[in-house]
Amino acid sequence: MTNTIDDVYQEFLSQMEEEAFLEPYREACRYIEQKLEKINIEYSEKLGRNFIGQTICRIKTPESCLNKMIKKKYIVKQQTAQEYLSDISGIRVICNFLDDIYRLAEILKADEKLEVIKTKDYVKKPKSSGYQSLHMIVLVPVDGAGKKRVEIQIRTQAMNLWAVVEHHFVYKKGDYEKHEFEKDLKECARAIYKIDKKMLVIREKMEAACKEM
Ligand code: 0O2
Repeated sequence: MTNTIDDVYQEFLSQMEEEAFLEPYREACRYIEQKLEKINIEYSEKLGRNFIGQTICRIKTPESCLNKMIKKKYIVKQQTAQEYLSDISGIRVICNFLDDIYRLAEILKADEKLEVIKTKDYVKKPKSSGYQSLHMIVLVPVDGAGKKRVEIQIRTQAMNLWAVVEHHFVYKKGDYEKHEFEKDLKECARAIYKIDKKMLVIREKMEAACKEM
């Protein structure tokens, strides 16, 4: 008897839920989360202001892995997911200011325990949707499981608001080719970039004013 596509998908979904498969990815997330906590304490002290606003860790759901495998035309197998999906472990880092995105990226690059294997700068070059974020794929040592990849998405609060709304109403529905909100969302993304730049200039002026006092 041959397996139907549904059987293959079902088997994949249950494999992706296996504890032994998931635990190293959770461990890799915790590793980065703890590192970010330490970085935040150190740099908030150095900078005299809050460096990292929020971190959100997540393990990609089996359904989301399946959708991505289908979208990317990968063979739907746990082993292929392990090999090709870089974001089974993912952490989103929200900063207040544009320059903090790059400050954090440099700190992570300089960390001897981490290996940055890919960086995608959708802040300098936003996606055609308007999406802005700095993505880094890092290799994290996990006890007994070698190294695991973690995708770190770094963005400002304003970029995050845009991404969360667009993700819910457009991206997740796979409507990102052409849709009625495309123009408005792109305009908003451009406005957000201008506001982020303006907020940075205001912060720098306020810092300079504080030093003069
Ligand atoms: P989800 O549900 O958020 O996890 P690659 O393997 O590097 O070639 P990949 O992983 O598709 O390709 O990389 P890319 O394009 O950098 O996208 C990775 C993630 O960025 C996506 O994960 C989204 O989380 C986010 N993202 C990318 N483009 C957009 C966009 O236009 N809008 C929003 N809101 N988010 C975006 P997933 O797995 O696609 O989805």
